[in-house]
Amino acid sequence: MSTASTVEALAERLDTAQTTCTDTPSLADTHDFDIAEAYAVQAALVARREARGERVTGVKLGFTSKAKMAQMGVSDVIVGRLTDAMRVANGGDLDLGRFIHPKVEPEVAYRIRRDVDLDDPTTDIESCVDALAPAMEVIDSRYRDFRFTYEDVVADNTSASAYVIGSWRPLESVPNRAVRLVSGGTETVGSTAAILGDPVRALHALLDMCRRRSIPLRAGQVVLAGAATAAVPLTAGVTTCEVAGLGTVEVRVI
Ligand code: OOG
Repeated sequence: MSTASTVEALAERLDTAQTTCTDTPSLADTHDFDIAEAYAVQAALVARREARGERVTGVKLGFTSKAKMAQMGVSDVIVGRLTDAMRVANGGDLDLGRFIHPKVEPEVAYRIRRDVDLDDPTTDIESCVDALAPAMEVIDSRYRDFRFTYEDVVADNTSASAYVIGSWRPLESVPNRAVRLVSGGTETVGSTAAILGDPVRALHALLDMCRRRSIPLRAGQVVLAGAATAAVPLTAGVTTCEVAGLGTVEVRVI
């Protein structure tokens, strides 16, 4: 790369893949780009959504599980942006037709209560959140067969495509809570400990990454802390996720 027009062209390619539900080959097959450029493509992609009237509602972390980091050969988490068009009401319907090859992950969500000052080195990220909830994230890579490099997936807004949040609860420590997700006939079980050893560490990793990539964190936004198990295919029927002590979140996939 890396001209502004290349960034825009790559963002357009990923945006078109999403809006037309058509997969696209890895950008890295034909473009040599680094992680800073990948975040620039992501920013351009989100700007396209905002230009269509979508509003950023939060951020999500990816690669917070050791297994996923090892699989990708990286040691850094990735951050993507959530928008209101991705939000599904707890108990609501989710149309499979809007995705290419969706998978679902059990998650824990945090709510940001005040704007986070990224420039202040003393910022205490834990004091910037006031609630947590069980959650699910639908990931739908725009890349063919979910085949991508680390830079590719960052450019593709970390496969973010839909999310659902359960009832907010006062903040508490959840280092090792049982997690159970059922989608169609598939059940997956795990623990919140899979999220960097304790989901609260995801907040610290988020602050670090948002500082490096100038991604704002605002009051009222949600943070998806990362998957507690491997993702499973999203299939028609009721999909539920239970996090012990936090409750259940559910969507009807149609
Ligand atoms: C990238 C997104 C992964 C997570 O929690 O690790 C992710 C992907 O695998 O498509 O959201």
